[in-house]
Amino acid sequence: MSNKLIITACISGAEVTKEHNPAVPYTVEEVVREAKSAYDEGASIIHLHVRTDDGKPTQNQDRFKECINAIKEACPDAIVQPSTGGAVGMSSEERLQPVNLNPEMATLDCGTCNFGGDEIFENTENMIIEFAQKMAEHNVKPECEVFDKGMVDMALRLQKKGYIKDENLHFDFVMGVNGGISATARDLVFMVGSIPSNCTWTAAGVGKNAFPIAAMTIVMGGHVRIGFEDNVYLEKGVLAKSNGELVAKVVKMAKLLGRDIASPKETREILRIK
Ligand code: KMH
Ligand code: ZN
Repeated sequence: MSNKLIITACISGAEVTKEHNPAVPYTVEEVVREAKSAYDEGASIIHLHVRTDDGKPTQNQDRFKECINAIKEACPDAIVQPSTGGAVGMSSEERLQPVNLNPEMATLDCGTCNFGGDEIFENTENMIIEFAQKMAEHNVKPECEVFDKGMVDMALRLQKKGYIKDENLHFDFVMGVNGGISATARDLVFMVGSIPSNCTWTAAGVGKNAFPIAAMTIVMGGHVRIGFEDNVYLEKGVLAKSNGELVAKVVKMAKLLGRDIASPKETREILRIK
């Protein structure tokens, strides 16, 4: 299989706001601007959360449709991966709306996690089963979002039981969330060693962990997620002007470390998206 590096740009997120970085996109025009900046620099997957124009996170199907169509016009072959995580406190019904649009991929959050303070990001086993089944009905490739090691085991168990239909699971190790696994080399090695060899994986380091985790991932043969959802700084004390700037830094790191970047077509092949 190709050794090329897939870059996923998580351009917006539900927790990050314009107060953190004024370039965080709310309107459709801003979403397209940020998606295109990342795509132009080498991102092949756009992980997408959407908002109302005044910045409120929403999982509204029409809003997703509008944003996805506009992104596809600007970045024709990009893989747009809607979030089914939405924001903390949303119902399953609300969160699942973008799956009705039959996207190629969507996230499947594989466990409940503390999200700092009193926030709990809830994903019970039955919820995960419901989400997995709906994705299978719509032929959507799940990206298993795992915030801790037990969530890897949950995904593998539900795959074995036939609820997650995908044969070659793709994981995203989200590391450094306040309540999840730490973003250390030790824990990344532990996560990678916990998945079967037919699986693929991406890693995302939150906040100051973003580029160290990207560097480890490039060397270890995984794939990188980068973007405002996880980190708004280009370097210490310097806000990124766009998601594209963050992607460009990962591309530069990959070049230095000897990994070529996967095109959208190559990304579909590596992830076996049918
Ligand atoms: N915003 C978090 C509560 C996902 O996109 O699937 C959930 C999240 C995960 O961002
Ligand atoms: Zn997300």
